[in-house]
Amino acid sequence: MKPALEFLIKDEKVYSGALSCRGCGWSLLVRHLASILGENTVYVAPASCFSIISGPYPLRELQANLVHTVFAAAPATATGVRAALDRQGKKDTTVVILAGDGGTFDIGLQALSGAAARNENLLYIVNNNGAYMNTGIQTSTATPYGAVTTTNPGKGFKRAWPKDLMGIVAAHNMPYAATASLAFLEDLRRKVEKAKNTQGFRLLMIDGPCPPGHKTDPAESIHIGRMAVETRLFPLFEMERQHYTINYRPEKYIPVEECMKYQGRFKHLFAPENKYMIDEVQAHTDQYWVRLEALEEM
Ligand SMILES: Cc1ncc(C[n+]2csc(CCOP(=O)(O)OP(=O)(O)O)c2C)c(N)n1
Ligand code: SF4
Ligand SMILES: [Mg+2]
Repeated sequence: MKPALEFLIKDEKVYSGALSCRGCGWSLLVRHLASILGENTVYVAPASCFSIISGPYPLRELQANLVHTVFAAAPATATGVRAALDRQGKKDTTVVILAGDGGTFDIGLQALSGAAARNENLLYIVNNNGAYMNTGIQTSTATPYGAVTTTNPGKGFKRAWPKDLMGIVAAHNMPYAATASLAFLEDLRRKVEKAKNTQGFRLLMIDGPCPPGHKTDPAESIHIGRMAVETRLFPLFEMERQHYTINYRPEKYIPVEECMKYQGRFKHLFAPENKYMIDEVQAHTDQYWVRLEALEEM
C-alpha cells in the first residue's frame, strides 16, 4: 500500500531536507500547498519559522519564487507583487502570503485588514501555532487560554482568551475564508484548491503543530491535530462572504482535556487547584460551537 502522502502529493514542489524541527506543521503544510499551487506562484513571507525553513541563501525549499518581507507588511508587499504581475499580463500567477499567528493576529493585522478591505486578489495562509515560536515561544494573541509560554507574567501561563481571527476576517465580507487541519488532509487540500480558484482576498487558517512550543511528542503532531478537531477546540468551517458552513461535525462529544492532555504547555492545568481552568476552556469551546451553528443557520 502506498503511504498516504505519496498518494495525495502527486507533484512534489519542495526540495528534500527541510530545516524545521521534527513534527513541525509548517513543513507538511507547505508540501501540500506547493503541490496544489504549483510553480506559477509567488510566495510572500514575513518573519516566522518558515523564513528559516524556506532556506537561508543560497539554499531554498520551494520550487517557486519567494519574497521575504518585514513582519508588519506582508499583505502590502503582496499587493505590490500582484500589481506588478498584473501589469505584465501574468494574471494566472497566484500570489500567496505565508505568515505565522504573530505576523497575522498581532503585527500584520493592520496590513491584513487593509488588503482584505480592498479585496486584493491574494491568498493569505496563516499557520497558527499559537505563539511566536521562531524567537522562543513568546505569547501572541493567538496563544490559547492557559498555555505556558516564555512571556506570561505571574505563574507563566496565559490568562486571556485568544483573538477570534476568523470573526475579524468575516467582518471584511471576503469571498472565501476557512479553517483547516493537517489531520484532515482531504478537507485541507479541497480548501486550498477552492481558494486558489477564487478571485479576490482569500484566507486559510491552519492549526499548526509545533512540538517544542506545545511541548509535545513530534510523532503525535497529527493525532493531536485530529483531537483538536474532534474536541471542537479547532472547528473546521468555511465562509463565503458571510455565509458559514461547518465542514466536520464530530460524531460524539469528547471533552477538551482529551486533546490538552498530550500537550506539556497545559500540564499545570491538570493540577487540582487549576482544573477549573479546563472547565473554563470547555465552556468557551462549547459556546463557540453553538455560535458557529447559529451562524451557519442564518
Ligand atoms: C518587527 C519585528 N519584530 C520582531 C522580529 C523578530 N521575529 C522574527 S520571527 C518572530 C516570531 C514569529 O512568530 P509567528 O508569526 O507566530 O511565526 P512562527 O515563528 O510561530 O512560525 C519574531 C518575533 C522581527 N523579525 N521583526
Ligand atoms: S519551533 Fe515549532 S514552528 Fe518552528 S520549526 Fe520548530 S516545530 Fe516548526
Ligand atoms: Mg506562531
